[in-house]
Amino acid sequence: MRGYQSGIQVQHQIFSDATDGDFLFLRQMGIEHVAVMFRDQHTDYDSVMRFLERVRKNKLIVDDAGNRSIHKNAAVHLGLAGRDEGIEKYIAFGRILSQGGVPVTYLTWEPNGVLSTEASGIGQFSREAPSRLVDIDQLAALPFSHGRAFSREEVWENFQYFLRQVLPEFESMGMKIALHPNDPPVPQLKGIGNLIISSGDYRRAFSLAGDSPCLGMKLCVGCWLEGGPSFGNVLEDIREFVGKGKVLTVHFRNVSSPVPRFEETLLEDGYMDMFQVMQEFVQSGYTGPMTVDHVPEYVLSHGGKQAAFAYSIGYMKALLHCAEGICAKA
Ligand SMILES: [Mn+2]
Repeated sequence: MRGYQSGIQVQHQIFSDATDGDFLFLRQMGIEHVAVMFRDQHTDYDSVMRFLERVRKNKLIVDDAGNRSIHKNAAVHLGLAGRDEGIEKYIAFGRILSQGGVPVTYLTWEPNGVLSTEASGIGQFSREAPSRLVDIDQLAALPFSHGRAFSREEVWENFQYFLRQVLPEFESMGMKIALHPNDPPVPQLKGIGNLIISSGDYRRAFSLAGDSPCLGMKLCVGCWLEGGPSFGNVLEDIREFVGKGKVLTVHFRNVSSPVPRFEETLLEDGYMDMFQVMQEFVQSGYTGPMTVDHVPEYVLSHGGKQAAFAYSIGYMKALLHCAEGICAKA
């Protein structure tokens, strides 16, 4: 069996109600690393420890973990009533993960979640497989989600408030935050200013954090490509942020074009050459986890979403092996 000489870890996401069949499926694909999304009812100390033990018994390594309600909390992101309780919860959950030996947790400053025109629609570019479709003009017509407009500056102030409470705690426990961009990365949606819509926003966030090693990123290649030039040059940004030790995990995904309209596609079908992206990760010396975050969904009689993930993960693994072979010869 071949390992990965680059040190990049092929990872897949599981939920905290994963079955033995889910674990077996991962081992059969040759995956040894997992990202765990804890369900709301599984975020207490005992549930987390029980699940982590089960994962390890299944010979899998947990690189990072989170819980959607804790890392996407409107009260925290918008400075509403309940913000301090939300931040306390974030710190408490981070402490539990840290005690369980999980070194990284998530953050996306996205009180309305990932927005799509259709989360699972048939577009033009995904070979008849339902996939995520986004039309920014249509999203822009949606009403305010939280009663009024929240400017980007106001949202940045809330982020700064969060960092002030969380960073000292996380520094003392050696816990890290993988900050994901806003998806789709446009200035505002539903009246809410978006925090991270460019590589420049990441630089601003890291500087606000005083370059604390506790704040890093989930480098979502998909979001970079959705934003296109206004997000940044993905190849140059990989080199920069890997070089600075800021990339804690990677989402490997392609899209049909940059905003205002895009569809999620198979890795080989989008507008980016994903082999170039993979070579950049290998050449820049990235050694962390890498996962496929979303996929077009295959027909249910042939494995549905699981088959779609297996296909894309296999494709990503092949690109990694090829990139390692080429980089070793160079
Ligand atoms: Mn992503």
